[in-house]
Amino acid sequence: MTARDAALPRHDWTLAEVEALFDLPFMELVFQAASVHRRWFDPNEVQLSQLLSVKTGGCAENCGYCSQSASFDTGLKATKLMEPDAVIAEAKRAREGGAQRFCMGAAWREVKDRDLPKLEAMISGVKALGMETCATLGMCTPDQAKALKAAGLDYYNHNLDTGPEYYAEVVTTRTYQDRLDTLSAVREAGMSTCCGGIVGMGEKRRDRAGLLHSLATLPAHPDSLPVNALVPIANTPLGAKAKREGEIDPIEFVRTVAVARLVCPKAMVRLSAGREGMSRELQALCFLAGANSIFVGGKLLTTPLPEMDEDSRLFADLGLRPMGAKAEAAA
Ligand code: SAM
Ligand code: DTB
Ligand code: SF4
Repeated sequence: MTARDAALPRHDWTLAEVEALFDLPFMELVFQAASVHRRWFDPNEVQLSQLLSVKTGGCAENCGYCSQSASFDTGLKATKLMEPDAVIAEAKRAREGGAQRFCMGAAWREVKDRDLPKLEAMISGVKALGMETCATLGMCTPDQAKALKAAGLDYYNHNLDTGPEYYAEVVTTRTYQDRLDTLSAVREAGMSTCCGGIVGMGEKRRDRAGLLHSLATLPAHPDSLPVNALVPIANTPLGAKAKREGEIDPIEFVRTVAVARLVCPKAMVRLSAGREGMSRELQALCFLAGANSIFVGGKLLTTPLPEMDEDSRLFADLGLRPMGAKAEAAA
């Protein structure tokens, strides 16, 4: 197969092929991923997104990693859905800080119709600022997805979280199929999908390959693919497991990013949760291996991120530009 062929998106990956990518010598894997990355993207550009928790805590799902599940006593204070004006004001600040995309997250099992008017108002307000809009609101129906799209929602984040075989160790209140159904509603409504998972939850390499295999064989590849490193939260089952068994090996994390780039070559691969604990060198390796999107602004939903000035220094030292910055400078 020529290098050119290897960069073309494919939907017929087998699990064995994805596992074989993980098994490549590290230098070979990162070289292949970096080469594919350059076919579709400027390797010196990284997209900046900012998150806001518009409704925090008290969630009915039992995702074993999450600070916001009502099933675990994590000490997080639950809040009601924010008012649209307050959300729009936060988005404006994020735009001033250089963020191109604004992502609104709610600790919900699913969207409720009664919340749609507020959601629509915040989405259309953020969109009117000229930002890309993204939301992560749990499960949604086809009609709800259409309403969110009509309000100006560009992306819907809904993660598969892990491979199908490890899934039951992570959450029991919703099924893999539930997640696939929401993704299908999102696609049918014409929104872009943001879908990825978490590594470092005690899963095996086979499960990481299973996650990426599931993503690469969806009817359409995710437009954004977040690779989260577990942020261990005290009093959650998977946080406790990670404390006992240790975090994911950083080299294995880079391998996961590289395989994500290879199997979904045109996706924005996002270095997501866990960046706070990563060295500058590890982040640089992830960018080399094809990550081209990060969350910025000091906070994810409930856990910390590097401060803006640390990220600006890293970008300056690596010669990276925030995506969209060139166009703005020229305007
Ligand atoms: N409630 C919605 C849902 O789960 O669909 C949206 C919010 S949820 C916090 C979004 C994603 O964040 C989860 O699917 C999970 O992949 C990721 N996430 C949550 N807590 C995390 C943690 N402690 N470490 C790493 N990733 C985490
Ligand atoms: C995703 O995959 N990662 C982001 C975004 N989607 C919403 C969220 C990570 C949350 C990390 C834990 C927290 O801050 O609560
Ligand atoms: Fe709820 Fe989302 Fe956390 Fe799961 S990940 S407990 S659905 S907020």
